[in-house]
Amino acid sequence: MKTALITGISGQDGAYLAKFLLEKKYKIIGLDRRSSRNDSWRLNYLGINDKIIFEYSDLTEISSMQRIFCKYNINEVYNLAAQSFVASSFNTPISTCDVNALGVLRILEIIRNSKKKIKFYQASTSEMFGKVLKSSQNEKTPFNPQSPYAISKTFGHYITQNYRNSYNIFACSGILFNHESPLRGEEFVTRKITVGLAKIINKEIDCLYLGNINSKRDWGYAEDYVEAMWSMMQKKTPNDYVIATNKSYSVKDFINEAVKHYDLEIFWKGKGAKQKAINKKNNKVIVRIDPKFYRPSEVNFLRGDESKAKKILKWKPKINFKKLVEIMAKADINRFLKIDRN
Ligand code: NAP
Ligand code: G4F
Repeated sequence: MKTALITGISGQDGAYLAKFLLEKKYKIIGLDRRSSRNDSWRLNYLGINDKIIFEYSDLTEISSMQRIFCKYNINEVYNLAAQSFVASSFNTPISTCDVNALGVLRILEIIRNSKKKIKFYQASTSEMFGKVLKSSQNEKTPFNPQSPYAISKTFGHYITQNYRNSYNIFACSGILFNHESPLRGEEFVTRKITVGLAKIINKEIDCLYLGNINSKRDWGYAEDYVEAMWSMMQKKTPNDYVIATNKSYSVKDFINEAVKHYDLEIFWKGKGAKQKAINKKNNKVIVRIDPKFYRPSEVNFLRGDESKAKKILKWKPKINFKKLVEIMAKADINRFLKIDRN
């Protein structure tokens, strides 16, 4: 039986990865930073909370992490913990870098000093490409990060490569493009939309306020993506891989696709910050722009070229954009409206 340590176990990817590895009969140690929380809604949603061995630590706290590495014979580490919300990183740049950049280095130092054969996976991100220098981004595309989050992740990416090259550690990075699911945090735009529309139908709110709806992302499904993480760790030699769908849609496209599942018909009026979506049935405005959601520096477009992962990992995304929106909308309709609309 292999033992995997997952940092960020309470997050979207941590929960799906734990489920995936449990099905592969792994023993799962979940690093959780909140000892006061005795369960997580995501792990409960997947029905696996009682199958995880929780250990309490923080990526900013090396000594407690060291104790976990001494206590267990860990074969694979999946470092998913992060301050992962780009918008917040502009307000808390120092703590973001402490967790997302130095946190990676702390784990790599523990592995290096342990002299054990421990494999390491780093959760890198398409945000590193930032203001993109190519229309479709692959492992060779130069980085041009635009936020403290993206810059901290770029450090994590490079230090992972450096420890692989310098100390012969099996260390790899998945450069994952945006991936979503019913377990996505509500601060991220996709879940904000699927929850917001459910609340509008439920008459809890009148209108959803968003930022830059012209921004485009390559959106995949989180369960597909955790499989790619595991595949990278099973290869003979460590390497870095872009994981993406190679299709890009705007936030506005996401809204247009989502409304169909809520029996809403909308039309758009205005331009820029004056854009609004109007409900055809009653002429009420249900989406407006609030510039407070604009970022000091924006990434307008991302689209990943996952051909290396396709070739070497034999990985490809199973869920397309349309299906992803459907899965998320239906999950929130069931959560918020308690109606099964199929
Ligand atoms: P998420 O839902 O925000 O989960 C982040 C996890 O990190 C949570 O479990 C959180 O714990 C934990 N965490 C935060 N600060 C910590 C600290 N100081 N010490 C220990 N744990 C800490 O993120 P996700 O969407 O699952 O993403 C997983 C990883 O992939 C992240 O590193 C993210 O940056 C990266 N990534 C995500 C995407 C995407 O589209 N989802 C794409 C590329 C890369 P709490 O529950 O206590 O807050
Ligand atoms: O959903 P978002 O907040 O995700 P973002 O910034 O792309 O970051 C996510 O994906 C990254 C991978 O590329 C991960 F590394 C990162 O951890 C995270 O998971 O925003 C998506 C787009 C942005 O352009 C944003 O400006 O949607 C735009 N947007 C427009 N209105 C909004 C809003 N984003 C949010 N969160 N809230 C809005 O109201």
